[in-house]
Amino acid sequence: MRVDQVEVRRVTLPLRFPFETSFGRTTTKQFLLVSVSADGVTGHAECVADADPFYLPETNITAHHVLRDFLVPLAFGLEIGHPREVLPALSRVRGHEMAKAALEMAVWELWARRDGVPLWHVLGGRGGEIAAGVSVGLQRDEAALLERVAAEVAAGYRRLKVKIKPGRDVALVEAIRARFPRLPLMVDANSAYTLADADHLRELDRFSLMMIEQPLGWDDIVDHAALQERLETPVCLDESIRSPDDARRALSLGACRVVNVKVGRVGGFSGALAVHDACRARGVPVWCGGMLESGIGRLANVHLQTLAGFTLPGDTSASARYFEEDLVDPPVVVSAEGTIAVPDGPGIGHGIVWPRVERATDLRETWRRR
Ligand code: OSB
Ligand code: MG
Repeated sequence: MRVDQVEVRRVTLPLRFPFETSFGRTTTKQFLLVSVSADGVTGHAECVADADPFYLPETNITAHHVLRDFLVPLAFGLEIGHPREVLPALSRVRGHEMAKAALEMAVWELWARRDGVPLWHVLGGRGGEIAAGVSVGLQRDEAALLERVAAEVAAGYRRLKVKIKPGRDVALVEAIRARFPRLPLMVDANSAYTLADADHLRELDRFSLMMIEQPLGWDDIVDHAALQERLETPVCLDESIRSPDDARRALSLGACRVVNVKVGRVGGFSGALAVHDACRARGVPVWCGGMLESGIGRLANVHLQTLAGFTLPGDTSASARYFEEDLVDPPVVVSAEGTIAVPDGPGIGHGIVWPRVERATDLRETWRRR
């Protein structure tokens, strides 16, 4: 298969509520939608870069630049026998995992559509349903956080993650635990601490948290290994894992006992599958992270989570938590039992509502193979 055309749109969607983490507050979701065409079929994928480089270094502008000037020209030169060949073929470009992932994921989606099968089928997953978890951002105060947590528990989510940062950690977790003693609960610090905070973070050990996600530097694994040695709570890495090799090194060093897999952070589905396989071979659980995706990226995450190593609920929650009107119809919904149905239609499996995409698009560029 040869790629004939690649189109990139920049899409902006208002968020229903601001989402706050230790690195900042997001009020709108802005992302690149990448569409790849070959053999008369088009596949779509959402890039997880943001407008700013506060989570990881890429931005929508760097992703656009690297796609246009490097990745798309490389893709036009490929004879693709299977989507798993795409990421290795882009390896001359160092880093830029989010830009690579968007292109690669669109090829997988196209592949599934071309065969008339759901994405999970080409990824090696299964149909049925997945367990849904939810990520709760930093709130105004303890009362607001407890209210939010109670609402998500009532909605049926199987696991809650709350964002923490220095000054807004131990007391908040203590308050949640007092009210929900047996709730499957974890925290995410998004790199807000240093190894000098180890004694402080040890105070979290008494709350039987499932894990603490990315407490230290975004590009660190060495300090995380030292921290894990001093904590009973399992460490989970997010930002630090940007390739299957990162995962292998982190596990060898003992830097974590759980891995958050975000397809867009590891260069695409082939990277995500390799991280999944490496963890599974060592008995390390993985779960699927989220990046406030629209339904297009959200559904890609649903399909990925049907692989056997995803033994923990992830951060894939209902579209309606973020968007008044999602770009897919039907939107992603969560049952009262905290599950999401895995689509069985071709590709991501729900229809993309193109008039909504058009309305939300403020920039668009198309490249054709010559
Ligand atoms: O660290 O997992 C994270 C959102 C944006 C950037 C980083 C993270 C998150 C989330 C939200 O936690 C997960 C979601 O609901 O999509
Ligand atoms: Mg995280």
